[in-house]
Amino acid sequence: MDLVLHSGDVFDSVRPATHVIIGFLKQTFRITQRDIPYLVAAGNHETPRLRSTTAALEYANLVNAISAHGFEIDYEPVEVDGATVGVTLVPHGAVFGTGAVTPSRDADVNILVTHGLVPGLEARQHEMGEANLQPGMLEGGFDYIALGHYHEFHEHKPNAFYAGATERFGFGEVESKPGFAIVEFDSKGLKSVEHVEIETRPMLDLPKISARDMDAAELTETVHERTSGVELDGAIVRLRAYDVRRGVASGVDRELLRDLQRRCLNFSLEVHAEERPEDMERNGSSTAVFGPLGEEFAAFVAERRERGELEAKFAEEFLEKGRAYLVRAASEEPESAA
Ligand SMILES: [Mn+2]
Repeated sequence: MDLVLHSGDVFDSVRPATHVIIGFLKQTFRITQRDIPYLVAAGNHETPRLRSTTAALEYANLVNAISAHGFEIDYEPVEVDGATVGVTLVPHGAVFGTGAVTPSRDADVNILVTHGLVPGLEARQHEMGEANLQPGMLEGGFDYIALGHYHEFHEHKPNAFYAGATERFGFGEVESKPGFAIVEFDSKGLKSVEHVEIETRPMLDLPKISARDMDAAELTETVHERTSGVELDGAIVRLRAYDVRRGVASGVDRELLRDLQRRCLNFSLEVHAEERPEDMERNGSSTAVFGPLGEEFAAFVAERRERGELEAKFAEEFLEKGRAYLVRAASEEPESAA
């Protein structure tokens, strides 16, 4: 028999859309109705800032899943094949100020489930950021530590792994292999950890276009070339053009772009006036935020308005609405990395 663990960020928000909650309940019930225990520790995205706010993850209880989504550590002993599996859940809200966590003496197998960055985590030569999971918490002699937050399958220690995400969340993850981990135990403890890849929506980052000296017709022709003979149907596709002169982007053939948008789940032609792609790639994404978000957004709108991609009146409304959303989001969401 099995047991399912989710190490967090089931949802990307404290208040996800209704269809998202229903999707979660349906899929979770497929597991729990077979009497397979399902336990989840909340991540940063779904943890309310205020202790008085209810998290959507509480719905998990309706389908008999066990969820820790508040500010306390939860310990749940679960019977699996005559063995007692002691699951210690440390949700995001309980990570801060949590020192050492110790396994239970009464359990046959002890598992810690938590969400955050381990010390020294590097991804593609980039330091991921400051660790919030303290060494004391990760050295407690558990048979296994199920980590969440980082989207790649990753071995932190022989007994501590990030299972990785089940879907890609941005072009910074175009090389990722989404999936989950199967962890097996025997009478001696941890036996094996295996990453199982799953099929997801294809994501394609097409070869960049260097558009120096191109006019609109030439850029159109190059977009056509780059997208010909590629399996685009249902894919998430990005095509970046650099060194694009003013006024050129607005002259790219609309019919071609509409056709690409119809075929792809999402097609984005990113137009950059700059000529050096590496400036834009510090985080593997051109949407990396370098300044405070409000200023960054205002600059984004101004730039596109100047380039003629946005009409003046629309740009103004867009800016105003966007700013309001940013203020609202900032008051609702905890700070987050992933
Ligand atoms: Mn997270």
